[in-house]
Amino acid sequence: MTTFLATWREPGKTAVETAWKHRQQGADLMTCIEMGLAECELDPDFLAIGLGSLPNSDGEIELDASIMDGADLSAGAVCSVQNICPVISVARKVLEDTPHVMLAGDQAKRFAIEKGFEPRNLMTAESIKHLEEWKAGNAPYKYIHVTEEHLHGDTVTMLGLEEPGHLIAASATSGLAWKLPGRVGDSPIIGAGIYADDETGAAGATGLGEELWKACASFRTVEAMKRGLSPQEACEETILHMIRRQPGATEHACVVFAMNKAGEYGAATTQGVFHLWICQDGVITVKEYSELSL
Ligand code: SD4
Repeated sequence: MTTFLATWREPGKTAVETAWKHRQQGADLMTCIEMGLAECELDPDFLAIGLGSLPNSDGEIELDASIMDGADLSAGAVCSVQNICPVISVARKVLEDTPHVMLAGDQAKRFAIEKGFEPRNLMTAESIKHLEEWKAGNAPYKYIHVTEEHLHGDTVTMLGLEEPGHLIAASATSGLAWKLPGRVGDSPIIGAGIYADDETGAAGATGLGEELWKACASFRTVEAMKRGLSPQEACEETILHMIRRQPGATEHACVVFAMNKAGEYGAATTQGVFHLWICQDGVITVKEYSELSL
């Protein structure tokens, strides 16, 4: 059995469908996950990932991405990258072609260009319109995009499991809208935004990156599974810890989700309702998780 999990309503569906399509064509697990995220990055309709996403306070789109292989704990990541898409593929190149874990900013862009990525303008008419609205003081999108039509953030974090017991975790995002230039959230940080270890399981995060990072949310959740907790218990332990210890954690949604090497999964959020997409050998479902409280 192959299982894919992905975050949030709209892009999450695209992510798992694309990953499964590549699986059926015989792709390895990492490629399926990379393709799932790349498809979302290249879709201009998703406002918190890739092309056409919401920019920083200078009006520049800055992208973050990471990928981790549970087989040997190898990882690759990029942060604050402008004019390159999809950055999940650049993160994979960092993993495979360098001895490093993360490249940042202009130097990550330079590395991507050396690897054959074409620089391009990532702003669309829609993202320019939102930027103008924000500058005028009436942006419909706050830091994390929660509106009626856009059901929650569009950061896509994915977990994949190929039985018996191989896991990949990955994430791609434009981070928070209107962030300070150079701001980096949890998504490209190994242990915060993603973590995968074939000995135990994998976890991913989405939501307010500052809080998720301070909690080392993904690593914390995998370690909880290592102590014997189920994925659902582990996610709840992490989120309750955040609610108890971090005053900012309930101001916006902070989410962790996890899957163990047996294919059990779970999720928890500090605020609102979180939608998790699940694809088990092509059978796709979506599950809702409501906010926890102490
Ligand atoms: C960040 N965690 O950069 C990301 C934002 C996010 O849905 O997940 N939005 O903080």
